[in-house]
Amino acid sequence: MGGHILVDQLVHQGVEHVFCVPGESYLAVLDGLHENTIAVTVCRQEGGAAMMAEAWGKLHGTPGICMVTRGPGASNAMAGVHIAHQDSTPMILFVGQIARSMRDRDAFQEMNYRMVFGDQAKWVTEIDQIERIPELVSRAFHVATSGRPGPVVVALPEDMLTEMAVVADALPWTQIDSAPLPNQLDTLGTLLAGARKPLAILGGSRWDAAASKQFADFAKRVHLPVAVQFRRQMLFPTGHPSYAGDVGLGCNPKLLAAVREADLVLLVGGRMSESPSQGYTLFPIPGPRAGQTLVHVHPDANELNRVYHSQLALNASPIALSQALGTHDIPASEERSDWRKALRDHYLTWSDPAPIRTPGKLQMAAVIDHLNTALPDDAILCNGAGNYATWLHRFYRFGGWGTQLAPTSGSMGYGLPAAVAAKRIYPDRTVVCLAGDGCFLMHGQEFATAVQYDLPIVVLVIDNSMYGTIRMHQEMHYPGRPSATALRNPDFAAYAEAFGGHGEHVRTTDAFVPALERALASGKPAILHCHLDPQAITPSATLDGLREQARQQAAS
Ligand SMILES: Cc1ncc(C[n+]2csc(CCOP(=O)(O)OP(=O)(O)O)c2C)c(N)n1
Repeated sequence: MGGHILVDQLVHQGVEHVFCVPGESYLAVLDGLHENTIAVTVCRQEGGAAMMAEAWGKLHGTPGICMVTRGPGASNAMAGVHIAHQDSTPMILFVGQIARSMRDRDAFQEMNYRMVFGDQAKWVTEIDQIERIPELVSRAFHVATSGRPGPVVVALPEDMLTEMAVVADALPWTQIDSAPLPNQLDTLGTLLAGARKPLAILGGSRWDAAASKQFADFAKRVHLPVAVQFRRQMLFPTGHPSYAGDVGLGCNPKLLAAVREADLVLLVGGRMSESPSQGYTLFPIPGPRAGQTLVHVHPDANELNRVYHSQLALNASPIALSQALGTHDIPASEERSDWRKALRDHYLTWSDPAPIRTPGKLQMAAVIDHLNTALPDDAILCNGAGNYATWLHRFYRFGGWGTQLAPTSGSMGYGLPAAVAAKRIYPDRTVVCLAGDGCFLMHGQEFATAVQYDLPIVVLVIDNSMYGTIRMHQEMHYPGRPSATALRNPDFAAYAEAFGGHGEHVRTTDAFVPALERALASGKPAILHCHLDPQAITPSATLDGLREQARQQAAS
């Protein structure tokens, strides 16, 4: 039967886990999952399921698998498909589809997936012939993982799934790779040898633990300072003497100045999109800047010289590049060790929570600093979008590969589903989610999934009773005229208890320390409802201060 063939092919392609919300449109696939080696996480909403699959792809490098029903299920799943697209994450979304004979009648929950996902997915297909399941499933894996990884959508007509056939397996998928040529490495070596103020900026996907370590070893050997792009802190250990910080939102001004001053920028894996590029202002377009050499390394040839023209464009995956840097003879230079140290010192000063004081009894910088001491190095930190994440990005010392799940796409609601996926994948690791009061309730129902699978994650809901980021922008651009940003919140500790988890309120910095300890020791999914003064909108600004500043600017 088609549904069973599909599941067999997934097993054959190495799939270990499926995140789904069931639907009558793909009952035959669900039946195939009944007795199988594939673990299933059944979720409460397809957006959460798709985000969990995306989180799998981010941590593993293999496609996260999500299954949803047609029409409304597929629409909900778009939230995760968009993240996989913007974050370059391999993911495959299987969608139950109406029967082939009913097409184009606007049948119950009918959608044209090629049109709906056309702009967001790398490839959209519909399997019309049962015999083609092995071929098209194999292609889905190859498209999702090759070049710049991304989401693939596969629609499964209901009547095809119940047909019978005998089919041969496709070969298991393999990673299609691209590596730098020896002469390109020679050129890179020459450029680096001549650089006095070089800076590497890491981003994108197609990294793994070995590549991250190889690049770290290389950076140490050649005295190369290394920054990471927005929400890519897990690519490089923050404790490394070369680590210079993240080029993202609310970036250290001294790091931005260093990017502009660098005589060589080695951009590895990332696209330097809107957030890291500070709204496409950090580098001239098409560039490069006078006196600055740009080397761009990307696994997808289409991303090279797309926005930024580089003197050396290397079509290579970060994995292949890092491996090659470990073996190719690229000379070290002591002359730039002062430059490296200066950038490191700027990072250490910027990320020091000690001098930060904000209004209210709960000090977020100190809270994050406590996470630095209380959590193990391999803890996985998850978040969505909102100003609350700024504290984490700036003050948390990420431990390296596999310790961060955060959407470069800026999607609210991501942290909780990502934390559920992380704990499903790594039950022995500590998983902590930070969410704003707005962010949490976008996918707060997945707390039930954490309870269902006994996943003792800890969620810090940072409650400032508003969509704070937007309120901040309102005060900056339309001072004193807040609109549609106030929130009246539930009792999130009671919410946790009602779902079967552990819940507590935290109102002071001192109270946070034992509350976190109790949450971690509870053995249950836990929520710490952290009450933050609304004035504490960033580490350095208050809402009143921003409003006053905007009024003065308007008056001058
Ligand atoms: C899905 C989604 N919807 C809307 C936005 C726009 N947006 C960005 S931040 C934000 C407010 C976040 O509020 P909250 O989670 O409470 O965090 P805070 O900014 O208050 O710390 C909004 C609405 C978004 N990024 N993603």
